Parts: sequence; structure tokens; C-alpha cells
Amino acid sequence: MNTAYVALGANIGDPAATVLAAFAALADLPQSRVLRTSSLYRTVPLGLRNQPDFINAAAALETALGADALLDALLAIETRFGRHRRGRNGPRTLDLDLLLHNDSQIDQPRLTVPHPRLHLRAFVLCPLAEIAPDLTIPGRGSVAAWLPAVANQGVVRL
Ligand code: A4P
Ligand code: MG
Repeated sequence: MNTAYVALGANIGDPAATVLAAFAALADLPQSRVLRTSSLYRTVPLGLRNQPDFINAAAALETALGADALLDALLAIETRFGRHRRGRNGPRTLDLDLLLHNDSQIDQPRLTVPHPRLHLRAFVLCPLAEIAPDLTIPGRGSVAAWLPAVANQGVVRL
């Protein structure tokens, strides 16, 4: 079995309801079990500013799926939720990112693990630290060590 961490984000429609429904979709993944889910966080958009606040969260999974199969499953859930792709960093119905898969370091065109920007973003680090306070990001160091640097990013735990 593998341990994987997934980031959830939404800022169109009813983003809180979307993220809760996405937790349920993760629980339905084949050969997988949700170990922990974080609180929901209201977060100021990073990147393109002129868009609604996001709801972000994180989940820990135990899964028999390898990283590639898990990414496929996450993209399929995004599609089911009617994800509108409006360009990079733009508004989205549901964004699911694979943050970590065991201690794998993967650098392929379609999949980079650990997620390359995870350690720079309060909207990822805060929910991740809530569900896995002692976690280490392969190649980057501990989640806890990166938190102070993002303390000013405008993240509110709901
Ligand atoms: N891909 C590669 N690695 C991964 C991975 N570890 N997990 C590829 C998921 N996907 C990965 O993704 C494009 C492609 O990335 C996928 O098809 C997959 O093959 P996408 O979700 O369409 O692109 P994106 O998410 O719009 O772009 P990008 O660069 O991933 O954006 P980010 O970095 O995810 O940022 N502000 C707040 N407050 N909250 C947010 O959630 N999100 C973003 C998006 C910007 N600002 C935000 C938030
Ligand atoms: Mg994404």
C-alpha cells in the first residue's frame, strides 16, 4: 500500500460544497481509503488576483494505485465535477493536485511529484500540516519548516 496526499481547490459555484463532495469522491476511489481530511480553508487567490477566493483542503489516502494511476483517477474526478479549464492559475470548479506519493520523486511531462510549488503555498501547506504535522517533503525538508515563510498569504481555517 502507498500513502498519498492530495490537494483540493475550488473557487466557482459553491466551492465548499464542491470540496466536501470531492472528499466523498476520493473515498470512492478503487483500492483506496481516505485516512484523513483537513478542515476547509478560505484562501486569497495566488497568481491571478481578480477572481473569487478559493476553498482549499487536503486529504491523506492509503492506496494501491501507483502515482500515474492515481493522477488519472484525480483528473477523472475533476472532469466529473465539470472542471472548466480557463487557463493556468484561473478560476476552477475543482482542482485536484497530487502532492506526494510515498517518498517518490517523479519528474515527467505529465506528472511532477512532489508537486513543484507545494512548499511555497500556504493554501497547500496549512491543510497539509493539519493532517500530517510531521510530514517531510522529499527533497525539500519538513512541512513545518516551510510554514513561517507563507504566514502572510491570507489563509483562514473555517
Ligand atoms: N501535473 C503535473 N504534476 C501534477 C501533480 N503533481 N498533480 C499535470 C496534478 N497534476 C499534475 O494541471 C495541468 C496538468 O498538470 C495536468 O494535466 C497534469 O498532467 P491543471 O490542474 O490543469 O493546471 P493548473 O492547476 O491550472 O495549473 P498549475 O500550474 O498546476 O496551477 P497550480 O500551481 O495548481 O495553481 N490560489 C489559491 N488561493 N488556491 C488555489 O487552489 N490554485 C492555483 C493553481 C493558483 N492559485 C490558487 C490556487
Ligand atoms: Mg491542478
